[in-house]
Order: sequence, then C-alpha cells, then structure tokens
Amino acid sequence: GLSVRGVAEVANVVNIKKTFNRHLHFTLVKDRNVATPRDYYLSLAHTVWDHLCSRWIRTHQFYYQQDPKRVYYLSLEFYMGRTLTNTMANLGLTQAVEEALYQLGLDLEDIEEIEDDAGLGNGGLGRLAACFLDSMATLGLAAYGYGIRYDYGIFQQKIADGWQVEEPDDWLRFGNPWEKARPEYLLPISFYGRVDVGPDGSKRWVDAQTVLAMPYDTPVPGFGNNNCNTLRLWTAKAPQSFNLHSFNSGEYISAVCDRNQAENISRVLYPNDNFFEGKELRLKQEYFLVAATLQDIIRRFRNSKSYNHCFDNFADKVAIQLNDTHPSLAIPELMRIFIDQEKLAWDAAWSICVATFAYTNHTILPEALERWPVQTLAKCLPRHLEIIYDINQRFLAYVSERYPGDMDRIRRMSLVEEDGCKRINMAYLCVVGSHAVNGVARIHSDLIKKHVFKDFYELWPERFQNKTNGITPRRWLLLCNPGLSDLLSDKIGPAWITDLDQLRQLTDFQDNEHVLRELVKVKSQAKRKFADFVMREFKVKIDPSSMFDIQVKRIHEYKRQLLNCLHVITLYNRIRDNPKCKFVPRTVMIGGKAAPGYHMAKLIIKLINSVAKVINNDPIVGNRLRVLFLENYRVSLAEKIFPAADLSEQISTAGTEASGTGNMKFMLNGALTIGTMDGANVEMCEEMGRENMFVFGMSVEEVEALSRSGYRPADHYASSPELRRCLDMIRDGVFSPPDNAGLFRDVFDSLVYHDRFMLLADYKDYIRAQDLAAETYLDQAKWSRMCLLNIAAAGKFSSDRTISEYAKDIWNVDPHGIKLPA
Ligand code: DL6
Repeated sequence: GLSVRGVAEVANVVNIKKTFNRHLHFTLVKDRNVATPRDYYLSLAHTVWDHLCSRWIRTHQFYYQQDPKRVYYLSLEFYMGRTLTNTMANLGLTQAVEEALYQLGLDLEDIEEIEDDAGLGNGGLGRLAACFLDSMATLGLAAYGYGIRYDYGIFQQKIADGWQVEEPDDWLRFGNPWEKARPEYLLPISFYGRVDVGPDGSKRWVDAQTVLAMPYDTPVPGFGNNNCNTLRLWTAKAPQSFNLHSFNSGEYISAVCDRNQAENISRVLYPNDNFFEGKELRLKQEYFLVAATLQDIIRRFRNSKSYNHCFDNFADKVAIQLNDTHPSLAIPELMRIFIDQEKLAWDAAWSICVATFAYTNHTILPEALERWPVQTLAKCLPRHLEIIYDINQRFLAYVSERYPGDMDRIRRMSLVEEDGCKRINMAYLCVVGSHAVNGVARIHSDLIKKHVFKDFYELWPERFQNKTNGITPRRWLLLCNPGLSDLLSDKIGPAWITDLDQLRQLTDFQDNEHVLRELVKVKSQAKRKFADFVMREFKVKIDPSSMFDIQVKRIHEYKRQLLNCLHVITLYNRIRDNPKCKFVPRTVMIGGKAAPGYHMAKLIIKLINSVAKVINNDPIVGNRLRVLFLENYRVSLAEKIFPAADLSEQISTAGTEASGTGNMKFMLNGALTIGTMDGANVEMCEEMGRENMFVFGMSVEEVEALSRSGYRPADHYASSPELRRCLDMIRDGVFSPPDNAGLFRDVFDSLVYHDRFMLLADYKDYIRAQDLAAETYLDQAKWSRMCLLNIAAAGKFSSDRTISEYAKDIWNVDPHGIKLPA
C-alpha cells in the first residue's frame, strides 16, 4: 500500500472499528442483524466526520489568529458529487478504513456506492467551483464557498422509450451526514417593498417582506495538510412573523401553509446550462445568496482583528469572486449597505467595491447572458435598481469624458438596454464593478476582449485577464483511478498529487515498452470494470476490447452531439456497404442531461437512442459497432467513465466552448482527444504537441470568416454524398418509430437549412480525424505512447495551478502553505 492512501496502522484500524460500531449503535440505533447498507454508509460517514471536526475548528482558530485576507467564492452552483471517498483520501484514512471494514466483513466500494451525489450544479461551471474549493483548501487559502442549499439538485435523468424523463433529485431524503446546520446564525433577507426618501435626501428600502437565511456548513478538507475550509450553503426559512396579518384574521391554517412560499426560494436548482431564463424565483435565489453572504462577510470583517471601525481596509481583507454574473447583485447590494446603512460617500463606497469584486465570465453564447428586465428588478429589488441606475449614470459620464461626442459608444456601453423590453446587462455591471475580469481559457479570454466586452477592453485593458480552468487531481485521478495512480506513483513518486507538473517526468518512459504495456494493462482493467458496471446497471453488454469512444457533457447544440451521431451513422453505412471489410470495433457512448425546456436537446437524446437501437439490432454490424446512451450522467458516473475511456470527444464549434473541463479529465486519465481548436483544447494541444491529438475542423478565424461570407449548409449537403446519405436517413425515418416517420424532420431541417453551429462544414474533416484515430488505435504501441504523452502533458490543467494564479493576479493573497497539526 502506498502511504498516499494513509497507513493502516493497527491502532488506527482498531480505533476506526470502535468508532464505526459506536455510531451504528448510538447514532443509527441498529445492530448488525438489522443494519442496512445505508446504515453502514452512515456509520462510516459519521466515523470519518469525527476525524474532520478538530481540523475544522483549528483551521478557523488559525484564521482568526493570523487574520489573513479572506477569499469568498460566490456561486449559484457547487457540483460536489460524493464526499466520503474524497474526505478519506484527503485525510489519509483510506487504507485504515479499508482494513477496518474488511475486518468487519464489509466492502468499502459497496458502501461508497450508497452515497447520493450532491448535485447542486448543472455542469462545468458548478463542478469548477467544487474543484476550486478542493484546491483552495489544499493550497491553504483562507477561502469560503458560498452558495444555496437546494432541497432538490439537478434532476435525475431516466430514459423511457428513448426519451429523457426528469425525476426530482430528493438528495436529502436520508439526511446529509456532511453538513452542520447553524440555526443560531439566521439572517434576514428583504424582498419587494419600496424606496423611502428621507428629508436629507438619503434613501431607505422600506415595507419589504422578510425571509430568513439559515446557514448549513460543509467541511472542505485540503489534501494531506490538516486544513479544513468551509462551504456555507443557505436555506430559506419563513420568519415567525410571516403572513402575520392572516394569522390575526383567523386564517391560521392557510397562513402556516403559506410559509412554504418563502421557503420555496431554496427549493430547487434551475436546470439550465448555458441558458438564461428570466424567472422571478431565480432572481430571488440570486439575491438571497448575495444578501445573506454579504451580511456574513461584513460580520466576520467586523469581528476580525484588523477592523478599525471603518471600511477603509475592507478590500485589503476581503476578495469576492463572482462565478459568472449569477451573484452579480452583490455589487449593488454592497453599495446599498455602504451608502444607505453605513453612510459612506458614493465615491469611497464605489472604490472599495471595485477593489473587492472580481468577475469570471464562462460563456459568450448570447442566450446564456443574464439580462434582467427592469420591471422584475423594480418589483423585487427596487432600491437595487436605483443603485444600478446611479452606477450607470456615473459610468456613462466617465465614458463620455473619455470619448467626447461618441454617442454610439455610450449607447453600446450602457448597462441599461433600451431596445424592446428594458433590461439590465448583468455582465456589463460586473465589468464596471470589478477590478478584474477573466475568461476561463486563453482563446475564450481573447474572444471576450474582441467581442462581448470590446468597448470595455478598450476603456480598461488592465482589467482583463485569463485564468485557464483546471481540475483537481485528487478526485479526477487519485480517487477515481487507483490503478493509474499507483502506476504513476510507482514510476515518478507521489508528488504529482499536489504538484501535477511532476507528470512531465513520464516523458522519460515514452519509449519504455514495459511501462507502456503496464499503462495498457491499467486501461484494459478499467475498461473491463466499466463494462461490468454497464452490464449490472444498464443490462447492456459491451466489448472491453473495442475502442471506448465517449462524449459526456450536457446536451447542447453547440457541443455538437449531432456531429458525433453523423459519424456513427457514417460508420454504420460503411459496415453495411462492405460487411466483409475489417473495422476497428468501437463502442460509442454518449451521455448528458438536456435542460427540461430545451426541445432540440431532448430530440437529440431520442435520436441517439433511436440510432443505437437500429445499429445494435442489426446482425450485419455484429460487435463492430455498438452505440450506448449513458443514462443520468453526473459526477459519480463521470468518475467511472474517465478511467475507462480511449477516445474523448471534444467537438464544439470553434469559439463556442469557453473552456471545457471534461476534456482535461479524459486527458489526465490517458484517453486521446478528438477535438476542435476550441476552449482549453487549444492549450491541451499545445502542452502535448499536435501529433498527440486528433485535431480537426475550422479555427475561430475560419468560423468567423465563413459567417461573414454567408454560410450555406445546403451546399455541403449537396456536395458530399456520404453526408447527404446520413442526413437523408434521419429525414426519411430510418431511425424513427414506425408510427412517427417524420419524428426527426426538425433535426434534418435545422442542420440543412440553418446549422447555426456549422456541423456540416466540419463533417468531412471530422470523419478524416475519426479514421485516423481508428488507424492509430490498431497500432497499440503508438496509441499507448500517445496516452503516456497525454498524461505527461496534463500538469497545467490542475486546478491548483489555476487557483495559484487567481491568488496572485486577482486576489492578492499568499497561500499560507503550512501544514496544521493533525
Ligand atoms: O468554466 C467552466 C465551464 C466551462 O468549462 C464551459 O466551457 C462553459 O460552457 C461553462 N459555462 C457555463 C455558463 N453558464 N452560464 N451562465 O456554464 O463553464
């Protein structure tokens, strides 16, 4: 056993067994005769929790003593997944727990499977926040995550007759052993009401309704440093006084029932990825998070040693990172507190705000950008709307000073959009109210300077930065892929766990046949294990010796799952045309959730399942091609998929995927990428060398040029017989149910007559790259060497690197970097 999993010392094992049995008895109140697998999971969770408590308390004592600058990561999403395995790994308890359970006749892996994912996120943006928490704790930053404790996380996806069906994610049904409620720290949050003007002209928000915010704390342990930070999630509670008038007018029962209304604020995560839906409840969620968090931040600042009865040094002690525009109301809210409550002058308050806030942009898709109707803001947050108008007025005055007479520029840069329904552009508000704005991969950061924020970049070039995304090597290698972890530690030592650049040492083994064979063996084992899982879970047999070709991510037109489909149909046609021909056997797996209101995305899922049905049941195909839709893709399923992947599909239209982070997880686990020059693929390619990636498709420049010159997808349809045949099959009902031949007509029309994401333009080069991938796969020596060089080049994509850059370039904090006592 490697010491990175902790050492199973006899005393530790004895102690763990004792604590486990004590929790089974006193906490779960069960004996071994009646205990269920969930009782064992909960007993173990409580046992591991006991090891966290002192570290957690001591970390916060240490922060109070040292009083470092605090970093606050505000996000509407934290896609945490499971906690048990991660906590054991970061605390170095894994070996001891495994041994203790073995002695008790229990299997750790079975127990781990009981835990429900904490699915408080949609996709990349939420998972990034979770990886960042792990890195901030591991680097020793005094950092806090702040979010909402949704009763219902991202829905559970079921597939019925090939269609997506959503089920509520009741993740708290059996209780959550990883949180501590703090009902003693309730905070009041206001909504609605009106603005009252005092005799001196001062403004006050009055007649508002109150909802209470109750914090739940989750520990965030660092890896091997005895640090333990906090993720604080808020839940909505109705105050005792809620609907008091109805109580008094004798409507007792309905008044109690109405309390639900207030508590609905934290009921459910909005299931949109990269899409803005301007619902009032969502606005209330965003303000609820922001208002509760700022009260908490200010309370902690006031209680800290460096507080000297004013806010002059606030920004030296507090950094607030806005994860996209979702928490952007923090800017007018902090201004409201400073001006209306603390009586600061506007200019003083504004400089503190700008020095405090930083904003990360995660997308340039126009349909994802938050533009709240002024009416909605006026109703829910009347004082904030006024403050936004004031911010805008001063900002535009500054712009016209800098560009006298340039009325068009002033109109373009206004935070208030006047065409049609009046709206506030929240991204612009963030740029104006922050000292730093960053994109999430180099190409994306360049694009926001060129397009979305062009005028703002001209005005304030020094505000714009890049922070290429990363992933935590703990969850995405150490814990999800023990086989590969052990191989790596065996060859280069275990330092890669907290210093991923160490993986470069692997290049020394690129021509070492023995090491390459070991790598192949690790991959084969992971593939067999995944095939067994697929058999158990989905009752589908897949061939572990076939190439595992995988695309897992949210279903979205810009991510081009349909392009993958067109390749699958192309392969199918080639097999049918040439049944005797040799083919590289492939298992194409596609997984991901569609937003429940996104019709085309749901139709794409139905198409994938329909294509799978035809291909998998065609005897001519045999085992040369299998297609499988992976139901309910989520963090815990991802952990099983990446270690088993051969080919990673990263095929978005150049310029549309801000970064991608799944791409990095595949790379780190030794899968090869077929991808466009988009998002972080560009930097992955740079790190590994173009010869180690299957790059295809138009560049951003080519996409832009084609748009300008007028893209005509029908030309590609007309000129490529292989492509036309696939599209015609989709149109003509080859994959449709017998009673609905025209089901996929909209897919055909969308591609041939619109094709917003230019699939048809990239089709030919995609097929070429796929053919090259197949040919390369036949040469196992070459393929495995490429895998090794992919892993060796993955160091840059550690979220430890990303967070170090935020710390230095945006937050101006030094990681304390010391190991606390256990
Ligand atoms: O930065 C994390 C993640 C990127 O890796 C993805 O490329 C990007 O699509 C995603 N963006 C969003 C935007 N959501 N909103 N609004 O989820 O962020």
